[in-house]
Amino acid sequence: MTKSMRSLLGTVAAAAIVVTATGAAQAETWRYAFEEALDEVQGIFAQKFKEEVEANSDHTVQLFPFGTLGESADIMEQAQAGILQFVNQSPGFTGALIPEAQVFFVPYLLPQDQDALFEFFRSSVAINEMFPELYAEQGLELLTMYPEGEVCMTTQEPVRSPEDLDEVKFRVMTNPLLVESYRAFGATPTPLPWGEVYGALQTGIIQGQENPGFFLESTKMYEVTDVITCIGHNNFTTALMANKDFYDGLGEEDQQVIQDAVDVAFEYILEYQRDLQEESLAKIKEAKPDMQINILSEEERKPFMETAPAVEAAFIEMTGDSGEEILNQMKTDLEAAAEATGG
Ligand code: 6CS
Repeated sequence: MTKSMRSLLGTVAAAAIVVTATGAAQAETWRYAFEEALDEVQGIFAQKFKEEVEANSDHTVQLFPFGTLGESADIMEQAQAGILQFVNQSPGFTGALIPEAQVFFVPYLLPQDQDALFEFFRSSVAINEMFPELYAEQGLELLTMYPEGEVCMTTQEPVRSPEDLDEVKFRVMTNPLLVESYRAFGATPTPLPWGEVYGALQTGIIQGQENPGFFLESTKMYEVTDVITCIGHNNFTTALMANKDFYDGLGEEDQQVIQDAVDVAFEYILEYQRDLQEESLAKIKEAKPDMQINILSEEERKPFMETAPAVEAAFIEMTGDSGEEILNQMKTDLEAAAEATGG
């Protein structure tokens, strides 16, 4: 057990005594951890959720941004143990726990068109009906999944084709399918938790990594890499969960407060990121004018796109029938979303 987990356990024990002594209907403090800073996408979502819960109930939401309770794997452990009531974790890290969640790393599966993408997250049967069952098996109530923005690579040298990634040690989240994907892109994938990435780039242990534009800007990736390359291969997906025992133990009224707060925060965060990618890339250019930002052409993207079937096959091999069912449902959902938005 980590030190942060022990001290949090002490706080929880003290809170439990108060609840027992005063009755369970008391206003409670709900602890909510996420993988980013307060002014990054997950933090903006969390703040909106907190605002809604506190406006519509007597409960308080205590927010724990990245770094306050450890890495992503630590906050998931704490949420499963019931020390945290809520955790926001990206499938990039949930893949070890729920292999099917790796589906978000099949390249070129999600559309680049924002309307189609947002509609997919709103209406997807895979996300809203199938994934909750898989998360429940891990003691988690999946409340929502939402996108955070188009993922681009940052490297030391320009990347125009998979050959340019040869010999490049490329950091990926700790997710076997993401490893497969970057191997197929020609790189040497190196899984690392987020806290180690800046230092590893600075010391040359790795030479590249990928993340959405806002994160490249806010975490100053441009200080330790020289080139941004966007190939349209993915949009960063994340998920908000509650500890399932906690959630199931709530009254209907409190569950409704949570669902309503999630709905408001979900729509808010989609609107928030409408122009975020372009604005973030512009800010990077302003902070470091000689940063190269290359948006690859359709022609240049082709060899990257051609890797998709092999990565899909690797996903099915890792996850069997259950993964294949989710992948097929996602494809159906994506078609429906494209149709509904005129794509
Ligand atoms: O690359 C990562 O590990 C991190 N990227 C984002 C956009 N959010 C949190 C995650 O830890």
